[in-house]
Amino acid sequence: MSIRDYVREKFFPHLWCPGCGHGIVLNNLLRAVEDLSLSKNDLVMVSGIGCSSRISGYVDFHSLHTLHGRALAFATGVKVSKPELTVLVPMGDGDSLAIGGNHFIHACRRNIDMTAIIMNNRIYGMTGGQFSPLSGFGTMASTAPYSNIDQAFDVVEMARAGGATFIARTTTYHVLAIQKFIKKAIQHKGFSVLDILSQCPTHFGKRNRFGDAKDMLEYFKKNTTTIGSEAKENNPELMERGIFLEKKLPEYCSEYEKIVQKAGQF
Ligand SMILES: Cc1ncc(C[n+]2csc(CCOP(=O)(O)OP(=O)(O)O)c2C)c(N)n1
Ligand code: SF4
Repeated sequence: MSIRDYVREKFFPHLWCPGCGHGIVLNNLLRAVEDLSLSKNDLVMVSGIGCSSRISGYVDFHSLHTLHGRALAFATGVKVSKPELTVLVPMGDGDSLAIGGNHFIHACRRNIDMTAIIMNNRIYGMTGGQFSPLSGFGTMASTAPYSNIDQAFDVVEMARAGGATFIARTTTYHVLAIQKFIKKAIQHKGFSVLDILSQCPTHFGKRNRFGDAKDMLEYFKKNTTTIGSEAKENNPELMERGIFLEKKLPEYCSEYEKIVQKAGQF
C-alpha cells in the first residue's frame, strides 16, 4: 500500500485555508497508518463537526462524520460492537473540550481502546473564531473582542485526571513526533490522547497578531520543549512536548467481553 491508497482523492481539493495546520496532521496521520501497514478495512475514523473534523472525509477508511462534540460517543459505540477495529477520533479543541468535554472525560475514565487526536488551534475555526476552552486568558476572539478572561484547560492534566492511559503532546512543527505518537497511540491498548497544537492563521493567528502560518510554526518551535529539558528549567513558560503517560489498565472492550461470558453462564 502506498500513502495515496489511504486518501479519498475524490474529495480533494480539501476545504482548509492555505497554511492551516490540520493538513499537516492529516499528512502525518496517513504516514503513521502506512508505516504500521494497517488495512483500510480495519480502520475507522469517527469525527464530529469543525474544520478539524473534516479530516474524516479525506481518508479512505470506514468513516463517520457525526455531530459536533459527539465523536467519542459514536466511536464508543463502534468500538464496543467491533472491538477488532482500530478507531481514530480526530477532534477540534471546541469539539473535544467545550461541547464534547463530558464525553471526553468519560471516554478517558473507561479506558476504551481508541485514539483521540485533538487538533488544537485554540479557537473555533469553522464558525468564525469564537474562543474555546483552550484559547487561554488574554487571547482575542470574535466572542472576546476586548480579550478573553477565561483560563484554559491543560489537556494533558485533564486527560490524566480523567484516567486516559496514553497521553502525548506535540505540534504541527514537529511532524516526525506526530507520526511517532500516532503510531504509539494506535498500538497502545487503552484510551490514548494526543494534543497536537495546530495553527489557524485565519482566525487565531490574525486576531492575536501571530503573523502567518510560517510565523505560527516558528512560535511552536520557540515556545515548546521536550519534557524535563534543561530549557524548561531555565524558562518555565515553555510548554512541554512528549509522552506524558503510558500505563496499563484493564481495557473496556476486553472487560465487557468477560461480563458477556459471565452473564451467559446464568
Ligand atoms: C450542536 C452544535 N453546536 C454548534 C455547532 C456549530 N459549530 C460547528 S463547528 C463548531 C466549532 C469548531 O471548532 P473546533 O471544534 O475547535 O474545530 P476547528 O474548526 O477549530 O477545527 C461549532 C460551534 C454545531 N455544528 N452543532
Ligand atoms: S478557519 Fe482556521 S482551522 Fe479552519 S481551515 Fe481555516 S485555518 Fe484551518
